[in-house]
Amino acid sequence: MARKNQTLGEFIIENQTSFKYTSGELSRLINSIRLAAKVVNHEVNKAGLVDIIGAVGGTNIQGEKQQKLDVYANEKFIHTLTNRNIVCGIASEEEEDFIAVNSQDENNQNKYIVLIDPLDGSSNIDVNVSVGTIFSIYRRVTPVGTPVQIEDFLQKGNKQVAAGYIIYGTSTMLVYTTGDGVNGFTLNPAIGSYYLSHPNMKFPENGTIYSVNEGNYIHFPQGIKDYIKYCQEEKGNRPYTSRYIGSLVSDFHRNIIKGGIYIYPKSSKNSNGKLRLLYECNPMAFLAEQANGKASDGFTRIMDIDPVELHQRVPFICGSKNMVCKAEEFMRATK
Ligand code: P6P
Repeated sequence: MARKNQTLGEFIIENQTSFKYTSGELSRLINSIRLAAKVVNHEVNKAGLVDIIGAVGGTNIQGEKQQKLDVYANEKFIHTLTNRNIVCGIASEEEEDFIAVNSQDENNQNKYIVLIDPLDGSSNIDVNVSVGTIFSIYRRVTPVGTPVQIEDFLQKGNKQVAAGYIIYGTSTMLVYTTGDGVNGFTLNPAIGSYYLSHPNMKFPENGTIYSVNEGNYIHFPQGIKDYIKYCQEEKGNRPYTSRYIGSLVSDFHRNIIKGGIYIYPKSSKNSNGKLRLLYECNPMAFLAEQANGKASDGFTRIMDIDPVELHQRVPFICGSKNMVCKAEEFMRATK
């Protein structure tokens, strides 16, 4: 049972038995993510003070200009997860291929894999707007004690055992689920502890905030154009309010608290949308559904999509259940 202001450590211990795979390994995994997040948070919070912001000159496999903090966050999460010998494999937005951990050790009995977007919204780093880390955790499907294979990573989102995000905002929060609801923990930087500040988070079924990059409007499918016009017309509790931060974690976090919908559709510029299925859409969809929300590509439940490659992109509509249903209505009407 979640008690407000209990620490993350107390919460994990008290709720460990409720997790069906209870072996303490997942708890240790969440703890290692918690530690890495504190280290990254320290750098994010002082990014403006040291020469760590700005591009490193390279690009990641997405072809996106890598910001120094992207590289730093990626290294920190991979280092922490590898050194604490808890997982057998890691995939990251910043790594072209997956990383097999301790694959030469036939005694490697670790059964979890982690997929991460180490610093989502990184284009906001230099302008001091909040960014986040997203993680998704699965049990491996290939034999324990053997090197992980790509099929361990290409699992449907409905097989996730845990997922969450860290938001490096006005305060730093860790929000996660292990399939038994969503709980939010706020970091007290003075003592380095996370406290349960948002127990049992739920999306309001209805909301009045829509989050989409309307600069791409002319490239959107007709159904999305029609839904945006629906949000803007004078009727009932509309027009809705448009809020788009350019950081999925931040828009999602505001919408789960206030009610709202986030949309990154396919377009004539991005035929499958921009967001990555495995380490952005699936974990956020798991959180959304655990918080009484909904997540689809406009037609199919995100967590039912069969992945075909590690960095696969999908259209993404996520948030308050009734708002997502309405957007899907417009998409079906113009299919
Ligand atoms: P655009 C950040 O790069 C990200 O993946 C999401 O966090 C964010 O919502 C989106 O892309 C912003 O993309 O094309 O609107 O700048």
